[in-house]
Amino acid sequence: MQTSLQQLHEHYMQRAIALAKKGEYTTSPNPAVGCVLVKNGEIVGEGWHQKAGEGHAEVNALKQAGEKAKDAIAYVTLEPCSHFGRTPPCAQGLITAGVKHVVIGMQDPNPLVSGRGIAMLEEAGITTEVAVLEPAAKNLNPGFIKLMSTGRPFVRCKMAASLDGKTAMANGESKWITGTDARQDVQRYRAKSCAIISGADTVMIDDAKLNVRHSELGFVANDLKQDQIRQPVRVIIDSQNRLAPTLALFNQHSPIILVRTKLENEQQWPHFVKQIQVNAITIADNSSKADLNDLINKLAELGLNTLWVESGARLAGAFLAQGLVDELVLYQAPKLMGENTRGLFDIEGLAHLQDAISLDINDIRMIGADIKITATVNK
Ligand code: AOF
Ligand code: ZN
Repeated sequence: MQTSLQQLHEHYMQRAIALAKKGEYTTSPNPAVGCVLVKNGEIVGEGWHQKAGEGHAEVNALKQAGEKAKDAIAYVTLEPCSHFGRTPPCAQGLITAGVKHVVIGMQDPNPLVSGRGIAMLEEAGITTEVAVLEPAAKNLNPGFIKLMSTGRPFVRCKMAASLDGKTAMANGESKWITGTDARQDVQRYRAKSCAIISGADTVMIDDAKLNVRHSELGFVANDLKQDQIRQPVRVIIDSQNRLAPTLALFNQHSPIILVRTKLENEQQWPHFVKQIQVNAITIADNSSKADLNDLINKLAELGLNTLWVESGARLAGAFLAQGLVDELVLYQAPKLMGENTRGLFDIEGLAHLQDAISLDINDIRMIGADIKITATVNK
């Protein structure tokens, strides 16, 4: 059977996507991007974006190809950039190298680029085609795409429970419901995120560090050296100002944002701790809680595009109730914990079945002995 041109393009784009994935844990807040240069049916250069501020995928692939880039076809998962950012425009790099055709996974949603990179190539006489394996190209960077195109970050909410949906016994005992493999999966999600969001309760009860630990990354640790790990910003909602600097969270010297509804005379915090103030919402008993929508907007202003909510039932429920969750990641262990327990989501204001939050299950798989369900939240 003959291979069609379309199949060939998809084959090399698949390779470019695999290359992009190598940057998944290190490029944030920049997108993961891969590039392959092909000449006479042979790959002459490969590259991927490794870190914000360093060479883009095309630059790395062109470096490898050298002279061989002339008259090659370039496969890039994201439209080549047209702007002088931290690096010069990749579209110009491809033009200078004499590439003859560029196959693109998706247009860049960054308003500085969107369409201009393609226009630059076309004006220089280089033909282009866009949207080859576009769904897979888009899957690489949900946070980057969402923030660039809507001004809002992509929010994932994680929960772990027993098969009967319980997260703790009545006495609070909750360690460990799921197994090692699921916990490593959580570490990989943390590593991919710009920020981890949690609440004061979780931090105080579990003395959680909410960091990324190389030794717990599983298979990813083989390709990612200890010093390549970036620690996501830890965003802790502490509206009642209950946290103290003696908690384990503060032993790890990486950025922390404490979310306040009122700034008060504060404790002495380490230099890596900042505080932001968000609006307060008054609740039934006249106490107040942080306005999560306002928080999300403030995190967007900081350029944090991929958020990982890892908290207890109340905060997770509040994020869901306010329609702020894009994707739910639920791990369920093969255990039954009975009735004298705590549940998954404390969602206020649900009285009728028609008010229930509706999900689309995208994926379900075993992870070690546990089940992992990934679902989109319908809004
Ligand atoms: C590409 N190839 O590999 C990447 C692109 O701050 P800078 O200079 O690194 O620019 C970041 C922007 O460049 C980013 O927002 C996105 O629009 C584009 N990323 N473009 O041609 C790449 N990583
Ligand atoms: Zn570029």
